[in-house]
Amino acid sequence: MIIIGEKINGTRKKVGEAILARDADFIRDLARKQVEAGANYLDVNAGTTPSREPEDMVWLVNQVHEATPDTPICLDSPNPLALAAGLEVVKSFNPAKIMVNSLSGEAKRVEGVLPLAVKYQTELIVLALDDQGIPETVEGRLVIVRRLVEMCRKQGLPDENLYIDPLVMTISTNTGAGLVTLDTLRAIKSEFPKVHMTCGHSNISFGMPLRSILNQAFMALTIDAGLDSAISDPENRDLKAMALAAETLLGRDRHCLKFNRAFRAGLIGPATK
Ligand code: THG
Repeated sequence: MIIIGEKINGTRKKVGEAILARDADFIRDLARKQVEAGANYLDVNAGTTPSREPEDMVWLVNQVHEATPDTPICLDSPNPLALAAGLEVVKSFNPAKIMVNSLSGEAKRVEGVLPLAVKYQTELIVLALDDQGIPETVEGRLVIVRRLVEMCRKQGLPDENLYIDPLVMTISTNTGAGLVTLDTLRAIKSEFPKVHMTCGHSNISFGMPLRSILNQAFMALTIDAGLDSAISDPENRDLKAMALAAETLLGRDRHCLKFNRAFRAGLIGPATK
């Protein structure tokens, strides 16, 4: 499981305040803790004020790089100006990989985000939505994904660089929401076997009791459907244990090594401190 740590997100109240106050210690601590907990990438989202976003993004990626120089950054913004500013700085770190979150079928993003991903040869999260919104049906989401994967191929981004996000809606308002995501994952995997697939699980449980149980069950189900990455909180030990358990039980963990190693490292199981 490729974990993209979600916590450095300016739409979260404390993070937004820390960005405004240029509180480097707070941000660096968020970066270090997620990497210690096993994050493979760190999502970096500077928040929602367009006029400040490029400048805030540059400050933020510098803090993250200082704290965790070996962990690839996933630049999270729909705003091409913020992405361009962030990419230029991240490139100067000569990282092994850069990820961008995200492309969608919205005309503005196709025009603004895709050329940047191509220019910097990034990995790219691709959302199954367009200017009409998120389709209700599996086929509707596939139509968008097909169009975007083809565009990426034509412009020189190989399937291996793509992380398709089928999008997760809320089960409390539509009891079909889980199945649409799961069936979309299966269809994508069979049509595009080389792409990665990722999603943020927590949307599934809005408005429900026992959210953490629903999120964990959905983690196991999405992994069965082929998910190999998650935008999640790496410090959530139960969610991480569920992901590792599902992969092991599905035969995707040779000799159960990852499960055993994570346990011995204290990353899953009873907390030791
Ligand atoms: N797909 C893609 N990108 C995404 C999402 C997605 N980016 C945003 C979001 N969904 C994933 N990121 C977050 C970040 C924070 C929270 C949820 C998703 C969050 N934080 C709470 C808080 O602010 O404190 C609580 C965290 C917790 O319970 O541990 O909810 O789906 N491509």
